[in-house]
Amino acid sequence: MRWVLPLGLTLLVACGGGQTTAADAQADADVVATADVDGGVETPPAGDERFVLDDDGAVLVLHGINVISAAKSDPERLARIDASDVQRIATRWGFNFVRLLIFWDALEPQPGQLDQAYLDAVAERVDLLHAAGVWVMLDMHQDVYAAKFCCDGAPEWAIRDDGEPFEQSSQWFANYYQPAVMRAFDNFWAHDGPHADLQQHYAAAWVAVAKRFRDHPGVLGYDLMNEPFPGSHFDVLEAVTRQSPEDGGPSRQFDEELLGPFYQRLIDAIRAVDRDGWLFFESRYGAPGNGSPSYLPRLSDPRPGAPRLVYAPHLYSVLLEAKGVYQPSDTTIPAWEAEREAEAAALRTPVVAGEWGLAWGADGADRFTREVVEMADRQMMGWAYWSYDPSGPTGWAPWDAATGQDNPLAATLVRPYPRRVTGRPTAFSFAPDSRVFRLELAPDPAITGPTEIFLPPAVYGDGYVLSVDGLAQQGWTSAWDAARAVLSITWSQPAAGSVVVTVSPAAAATP
Ligand code: IDC
Repeated sequence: MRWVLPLGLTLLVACGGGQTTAADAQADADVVATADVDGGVETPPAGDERFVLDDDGAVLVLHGINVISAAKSDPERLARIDASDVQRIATRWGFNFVRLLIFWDALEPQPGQLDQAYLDAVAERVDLLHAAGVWVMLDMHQDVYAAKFCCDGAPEWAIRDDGEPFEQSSQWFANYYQPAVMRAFDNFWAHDGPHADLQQHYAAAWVAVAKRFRDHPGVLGYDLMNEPFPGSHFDVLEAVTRQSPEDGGPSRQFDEELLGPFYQRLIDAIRAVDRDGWLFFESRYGAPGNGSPSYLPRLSDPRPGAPRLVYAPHLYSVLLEAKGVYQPSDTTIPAWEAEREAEAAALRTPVVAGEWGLAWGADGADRFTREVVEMADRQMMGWAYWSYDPSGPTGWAPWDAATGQDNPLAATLVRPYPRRVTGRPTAFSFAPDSRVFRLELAPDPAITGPTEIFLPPAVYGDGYVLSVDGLAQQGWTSAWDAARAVLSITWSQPAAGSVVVTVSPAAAATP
């Protein structure tokens, strides 16, 4: 097949040592362009579109956490994590996924100067997590455009607010509606206007990240932009009434005309240097969780082989946050599930909830948490909880800063799940009352390595009983890794129909 290079990409020329230049990027693009790619562009089997796969073709079910909000205000924009944090995340909680925050202002402090030392420091974190078996997704985070306005994101030189007024609000997200912030976003989105350089810089920054991490075995992929805010396309009426206009209004216009094409240009730019990383894209700020649909058009992935794009919207209950109570009438979760399912089918991508979370002390927090993780299992969908930042009694993290101990949230978040499936899962679930975990799959013995199921010690402390139905005993073998609390099953024969793996607590086996 012929590898088609993305068109219309302007890469910026940077000067000086240690920086990415247009020539470098072109050289990389050439390498990709001339690589011997076997086979044609495959249309993946329908079922595969809903899964993130590793390079062996195994399905990855991602359970994880965002690391960390505190990096936003760290002078070097780094997550200050060490071996004990990684131990907590990877071993105690059995997570196989971290959404690691990175920031454009640290990456490109001056126009065209891409700070390789920053990427080296990010790489140290990635190394730590990878050594513990955790996949990392790098998230180019922003909240309210830039640090100058309140929070984090763009470098100062990329703030083009045309002198519009700004008055700081105590609620971080309320700052989005300030004229200066609106204008900064409008100028960013106007990719072919006088501020066209902004998106070109942003793309070049991503190209530098992709070049640095494309060969890192622990980096699963990249989250192109955290919660893209529509600027003056933000539909205030939709946000307030939680009703979307029939024609989609300004939200549809933003998604179709600005956000979708922006993502497509970024995807094309990154693919010129990295054809394997999974590219995660989010819905616009204010969409999911607020009862509004996303109108993103289907994006295309110019890589050879099956697409590696992931729809990564966030899930928060605005009501719960406003009232501090998860009311029985709150329909956030079922509405989110139905809308994301429909959108993912149209986008033809897997879904990973890149952020979801709540203050664990909120009334009904446990029920909300349980409903989200059960919905995710039902959808065979991955997630990253917001966030790891240690917290006190009113915080969001599943552990306590003062004691270092887990809080009640952890008991719900840390649950049995199939970390890796060598074959195609058709359903999995965990019932907390009976403590029975069930995985239904079509095993594929051709995929290297085992199916891995995390079995938390808190759930199966007395041991477990494994049963495999639908395949003769000589068709599989199992092994238990106590240090990782991981049950591995290796398939040596295909099954005629589906296979059901059931794990029950050992106590249940004794009459
Ligand atoms: C929040 C942090 C908070 C911080 C704020 C602004 O929890 O301490 O002051 O960001 O930087 C998001 C954002 C995510 C938010 C999170 C919780 O992506 O950055 O973190 N949230 O409010 N969208 C919806 C919720």
